[in-house]
Order: sequence, then C-alpha cells, then structure tokens
Amino acid sequence: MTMFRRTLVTTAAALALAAPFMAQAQDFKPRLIRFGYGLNEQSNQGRAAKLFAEQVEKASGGKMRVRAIGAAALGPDTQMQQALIGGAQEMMVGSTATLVGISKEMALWDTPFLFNSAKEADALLDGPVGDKVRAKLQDKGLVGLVYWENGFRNLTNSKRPISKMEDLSGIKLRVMQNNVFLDSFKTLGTNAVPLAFSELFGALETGTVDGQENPFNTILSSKFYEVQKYLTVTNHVYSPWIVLVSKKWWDGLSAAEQKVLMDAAKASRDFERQDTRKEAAGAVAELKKKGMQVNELSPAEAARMRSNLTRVYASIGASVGMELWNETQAELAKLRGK
Ligand code: TF8
Repeated sequence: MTMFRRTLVTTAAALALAAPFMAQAQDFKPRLIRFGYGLNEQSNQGRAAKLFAEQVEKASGGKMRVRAIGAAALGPDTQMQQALIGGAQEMMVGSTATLVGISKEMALWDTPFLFNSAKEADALLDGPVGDKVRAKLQDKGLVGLVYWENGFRNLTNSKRPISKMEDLSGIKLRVMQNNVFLDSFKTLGTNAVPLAFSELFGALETGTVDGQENPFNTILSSKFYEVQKYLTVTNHVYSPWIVLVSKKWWDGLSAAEQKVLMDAAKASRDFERQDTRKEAAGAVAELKKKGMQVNELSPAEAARMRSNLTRVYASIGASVGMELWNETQAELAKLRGK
C-alpha cells in the first residue's frame, strides 16, 4: 500500500467509527427550552444560565434555543419542579433542598458541616455518591444533569449580632422548605419558618421574618444587605444547586440533543463554580461596604453550634438510607486521608 492509500483507509475507518457519535444536522429538531431559575440575572445563577443557553444554541447550530427566565418568573423552585414533572416546562436550576419532598435522598446535601471545603463538595457531588443521588430523580419524572455551587451558607438578621447560640433565641428565621433545615434551626433556638425564596426579600423588608441564611453571593446579588444589618459567618452547610430536565421531555430527544444539553450543563457547571468562588472571595468586603456588620463565631461557640447541629445526623441517615450515608462518610474519610 502506498502511503497515500494507507492514510485514506485509516481516515475512512476513523470516520466510520466516529460516525455514530458525530452529530448531524438532522439529529436536531427546532426546540424551545424554557430554563427557569430563582435568583436575578445579575447573580451567579443568572450568569451561568446565560452561558448554558449560549452553549446549547451554538452546539445545536441554532436549532435548540434556550430561554433563560430568572427571578422566579416561572414560579419558585417547588412550582417549577412540578411543571417539569408534568412536562409543562423543560428545564430549571434550583436548590436540592427544595427537592427533598420529591426525592428523599437529596437530604444528604442538607447535612450540616458535611464538607470542610468546596474541593470536598466537588469530589462527592461529581463522584459516585452524587451520581446515585441524581439517578434517584428519574423515577420521579426528573433528570438531574449536574450540580452547580450555591455555596456555604451564612446567617443574617436585622435584630442583633449573633456571637453565641443564645443570641439566636426567638429570632424569626426564614428557612428553605425542608425539614432538615427546619429541625436544625429550631434546635438552635430560632423561631424557624419555611418560605419560598421568591417571598424572602419582601418578608425581610416588612419584618415578617428577622433573618435568613444563604451564601455570601446571594446576600449580595439579592441585595439582602438593604434589609439585614448583621452577618454572622457560620458556614453551617454547603448547598448545591442542581440542573434539572423534565424526564417526559428528555425522553423525546435524540441522543445528539441529549448530548448537547449534557455537555453544555458540564461547561456551565465548571464556569459557575469558578465564577461563584471568585465572587464569594470579595463578597464580605463588599457587604461591609454596603453597611453590614460582620462577625465570626469564637471557636468555642462554633463548636457548640456544631455539636447541636450534628444531632440531626441520625434523622438524615434514616431518611437517605444508611448505605448511602456510610458510603458518603467513607468517601470523605478517603479524601481526608484517613
Ligand atoms: C434558598 C436557596 C436559593 C434557591 C434558588 C432560588 O435560600 O439558597 O438559592 O432556592 O434556586 O432558597
């Protein structure tokens, strides 16, 4: 064989092999994807949703169009989840905590002080444990593509600086619509009230609630500093967001269309985590500039709060199943070199 012919043969073989994986124009139908989210366009959630939309349109040659709709204009997380299950909406990104009523394994991510760092969170969420928790959604009519970072949560309120647990007593605290959060914050002595995120700013403004807890990024992007004076650095739990697809709709897509969504979801995840961490690094200084009074807990008080919060561990284990719980602990021990 001449050099030329050999090249031709190998090229043809390579093409034949690649063909099933290569997207053709006919693999894409015109699709309109309503992608809902709860924060505003100027938030980390909004920026990553925009990137996701751009990637999907580009990779599908403009056939798949994503309309990213923020500020809970399509409803709060729980309402969008139901719309996805029913097939009335295609996609969303939102808190895993509000999914617990649908898929109980999601409560794993509500475990206070589960992760010591974002690195640990990435490893668990993107590894076999995260995959298992995600896969459970399928039976409930949802496909979970990837986890984004919401982040480590911190406490704000309008009443007083919180420097010890007793300071929390009687504070009307908004929590996510989730029993682990409700139990956790009742245990700490607050008067915890579950409320949708979309209602939160108004509730803080009118004094219906005194405080809330969310990552620095959200306190900044949702302008909670306008209605909250005190910020206490507690890092009490790491919250993921999850990118969801309606399973009803997903099952009607071609393999090429599904791949475009998955690839764009992964790209948006990598972008979002970086963007969020960069913003979080400067957020405390920014919040102080906006007039918030920021304090950290003394090591002794942090330990007291921690030991109170870890009391909810048993009930989380029971709800997610001991097998998953033990696997999570084993993975973490491995990461920590124990
Ligand atoms: C919360 C969450 C929010 C999410 C978001 C609207 O406090 O931290 O970030 O629900 O999707 O509700």
